Amino acid sequence: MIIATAGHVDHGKTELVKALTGVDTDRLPEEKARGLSVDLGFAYHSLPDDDAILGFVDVPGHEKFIRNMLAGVAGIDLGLLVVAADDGVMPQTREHLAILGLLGMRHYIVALTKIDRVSPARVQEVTDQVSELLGEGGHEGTAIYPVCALDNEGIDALMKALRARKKEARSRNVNHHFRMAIDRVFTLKGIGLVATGMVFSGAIHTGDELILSADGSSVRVRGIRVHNSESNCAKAGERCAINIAGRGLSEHRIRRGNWLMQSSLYAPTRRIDVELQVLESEDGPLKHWTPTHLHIGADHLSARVAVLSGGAIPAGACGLAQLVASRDAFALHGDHFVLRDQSAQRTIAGGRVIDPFSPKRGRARPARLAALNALRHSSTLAALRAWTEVSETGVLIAPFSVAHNLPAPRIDTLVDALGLQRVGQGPDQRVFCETQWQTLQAKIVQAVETFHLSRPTSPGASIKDIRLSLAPRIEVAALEDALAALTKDQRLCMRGNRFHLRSHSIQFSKRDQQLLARVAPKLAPQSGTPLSLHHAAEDLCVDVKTLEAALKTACKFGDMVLIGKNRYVPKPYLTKLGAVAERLATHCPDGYFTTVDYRDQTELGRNFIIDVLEYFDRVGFTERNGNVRRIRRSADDVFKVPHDG
Ligand SMILES: Nc1nc2c(ncn2[C@@H]2O[C@H](COP(=O)(O)OP(=O)(O)O)[C@@H](O)[C@H]2O)c(=O)[nH]1
Ligand SMILES: [Mg+2]
Repeated sequence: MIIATAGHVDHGKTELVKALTGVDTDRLPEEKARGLSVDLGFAYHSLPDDDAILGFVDVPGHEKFIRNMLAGVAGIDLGLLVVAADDGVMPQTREHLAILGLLGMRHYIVALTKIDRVSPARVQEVTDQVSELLGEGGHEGTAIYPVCALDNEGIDALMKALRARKKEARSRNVNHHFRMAIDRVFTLKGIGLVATGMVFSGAIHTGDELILSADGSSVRVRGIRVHNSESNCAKAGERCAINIAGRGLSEHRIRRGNWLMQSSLYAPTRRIDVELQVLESEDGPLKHWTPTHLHIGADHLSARVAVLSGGAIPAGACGLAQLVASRDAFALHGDHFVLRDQSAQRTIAGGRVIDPFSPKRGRARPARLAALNALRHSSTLAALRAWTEVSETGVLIAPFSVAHNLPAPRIDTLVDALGLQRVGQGPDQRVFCETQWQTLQAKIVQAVETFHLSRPTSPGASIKDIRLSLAPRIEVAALEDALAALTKDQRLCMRGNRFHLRSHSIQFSKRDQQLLARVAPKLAPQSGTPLSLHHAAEDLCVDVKTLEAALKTACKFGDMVLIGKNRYVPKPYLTKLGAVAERLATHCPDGYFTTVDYRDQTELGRNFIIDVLEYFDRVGFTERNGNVRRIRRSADDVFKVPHDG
């Protein structure tokens, strides 16, 4: 269990940690000279009865060093609030307590120090003052232990209380991907570079590869110390020191605030959607686009606050906001953070990350706000269920998995448990809940119906027509899957590559029908080369435009394909030509054949053959390499769905 001190400067935090652990955490020469903690100090105490360890993070109390304090308290289990009996509650007593509250701290223990300097009446007075302060934050009833660190008075009782609380350590899942917030970096002679910090999630072993967030470079874990002793593994909830090695890695490429993480978590972001709590102590509301100082993990950077509804969040209130960071940051769902004012003088707000990967546009649109409200659920299952229920466009699985730190098998279990519909592949895969999936299909049918009404002579709507008429816009992969389901259920049918209602029938005009019947033998002769549009028109003594219009309609139906300029080929004839090419390739060395080979095989005119082969290249059936071609995809595959050329 990791415990952090909190409290005003000079109230005896460092002295108390020393009394509890025997370790003087003021290690810097400056700290020794000034008798003042400047940076974080660390001390560990092994409990005799079991192998548990109490880890202490001793923080500086001076207001000038709050930044350092903040780097040390993210992810800790218990706050040890230190108040000197002589001074009583002071500004940083309040500020530290507020910071821990914003960071989600639920458990405190209070040490009332320097009781040797005051009367019993004063001890009581300050006890009441501290109780009242804790009560304001909903922590009434928190135990307060009077101590004098100099002569060890009350230290045993306090230690006993701390031990008893070790059961309250935050429960952490070691099955998540590993990440650690780096708070110190140094080089040890004979060992190399060491980074220390709090392990937020997962576990690592010596020999593992990790990513350094500073530049995305890969590093290898050469050695691990957990709570100050050698180990071959470190896991969530522990403080550890990792000896890392990597190409070109040096102390100046890595700093406090960076993360060490498994590669699947490496996802820099600059737009983080959060639930924001403004401190009651603020004079006015937090306005839209306020410049602030964001503290997250052990990192700090400047960020603007975009208020997502209402234009401002009043003091003491909570609201949805987007943090727009000045540089890349790393955050996951549920991470806590603190905002200080731009000049880093005071703490103004803080909260919890809802979605670390906000879309580029439309951050305050109603649909996005509905998604954010759905994601407020703290359980991953409930969040995914709620989000898919409100999302008309489906939920992208990859960023959701990263945001919730879910290894692949775990996300699969969730998707199955919720009975979600998967569409698309790889990083573009989305999931829909059954209701939204059905709604989408109904909207598509509606769109096709509307299309028929507005274009009665068209054989049906193309995917593009359907996509353009749907709002919100649906990804093509999702649309294709929905259309496949609709055609399978025969709620929609296909003519060529167009979709129509089952009830919808259009026919060629009598004249077109006759024309097409007459032109068919010219375009697909038993022997000899098919004619071009103009020659066919001439041959039949019909107007080119009239013939072209009839052929175009046939193309829409998928009966005819325009393969090159003025070159219409009936679909079955084209399929036959494809089969010839496929057969030819199997008899050629390495499957490569020339234009002449193909011409000899088909005994058709040169110009026609060139048009055909170029069409084959375009639709991905063949692949040209100088003078030769080979088959890229099987004819079955390519000619099943007609192409417009
Ligand atoms: N008399 C007395 N002095 C104390 C006690 N605890 C700390 N001090 C002294 O108060 C000063 C500040 O203590 P320190 O631990 O550095 O305070 P911090 O700034 O909160 O870490 C030091 O001179 C300590 O020796 C105590 O219980 N009694
Ligand atoms: Mg100190």
